[in-house]
Amino acid sequence: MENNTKIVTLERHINEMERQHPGASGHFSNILRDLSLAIKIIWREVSKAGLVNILGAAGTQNVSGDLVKKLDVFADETIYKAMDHGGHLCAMASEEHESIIEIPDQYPKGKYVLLYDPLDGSGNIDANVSIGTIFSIYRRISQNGKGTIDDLLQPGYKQIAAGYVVFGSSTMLVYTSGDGVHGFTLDPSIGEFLLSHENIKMPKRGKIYSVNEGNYKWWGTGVKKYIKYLQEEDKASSRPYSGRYIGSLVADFHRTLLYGGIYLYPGDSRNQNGKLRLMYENNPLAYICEQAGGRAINGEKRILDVFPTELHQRTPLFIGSEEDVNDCERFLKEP
Ligand code: P6P
Repeated sequence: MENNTKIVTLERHINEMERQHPGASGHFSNILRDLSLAIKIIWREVSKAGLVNILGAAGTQNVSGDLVKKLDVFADETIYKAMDHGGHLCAMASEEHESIIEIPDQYPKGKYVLLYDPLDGSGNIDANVSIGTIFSIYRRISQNGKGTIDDLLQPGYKQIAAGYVVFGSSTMLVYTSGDGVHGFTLDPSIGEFLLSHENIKMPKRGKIYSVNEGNYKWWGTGVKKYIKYLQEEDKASSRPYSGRYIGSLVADFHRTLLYGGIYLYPGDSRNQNGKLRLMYENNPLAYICEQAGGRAINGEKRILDVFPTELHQRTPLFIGSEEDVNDCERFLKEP
């Protein structure tokens, strides 16, 4: 074969990674396989979202008389139905569910737990803005049987895998299982995720900052000073930076991962913990970010070192290139 570009599917990649870990149970590859099926089903609906006027808006009946669901509800149900019976999980948690999601009695309970945001940024879909799914996987703490809330409320450094899918100009799945960060692009013609970005590394410094500047008046002094610093001219440190804010976390993070720079969702005088959720937004993205050589903090400590007390708790998020987060941290810690 003349060209030596090998075609690596997600499943082949995970199997090859697992073979490097003697004792790997194979459960993990099965979890990602089941999850990737759910993602393809979600992709099929998301890619039709622009046709809502033809196919019916959420809450209405479509031509075949089925009730059209909101896409985030559809995504949540699709992931649940793909993951509830495989015997790999003992519990789940979702942005769409207030409390722990149990595995039905009739199905075997496994060694892992899955936490997910089924369709983050779905409010943007009417404007055809990229949206995403975010997931986080831990090994259970309890010995057997139904999973407990303690199996879910683990600090981020205990994650065994994390990933996201960005439904954009193309659909990409990016994941880490502790051996670097790898990106797969969906080839819709064959329904496979193919390895397109192996071992992604975040630039040590970028030239882009990403924050909702509409919240400026409520920010603390440190954040205000940092953003003003980025807007000053200093060619030696590539300033002024460009401001880019899509308003869809997965899309803003994906750009930061590939191009470098910093994404910020600070706490402010209205909400000291900001808007983003620790367990199924900040932790998985922080794991990916650190595996790619970046940093992720809440302003006081590493995101992955935050000990959670509740499923939907929020934390401030400062995430991106190592040197940019270091600069930001200096401003946040100034008296
Ligand atoms: P704001 C979407 O609702 C979301 O959770 C993230 O995807 C996004 O980054 C953020 O909220 C945008 O929030 O307050 O800037 O509109």
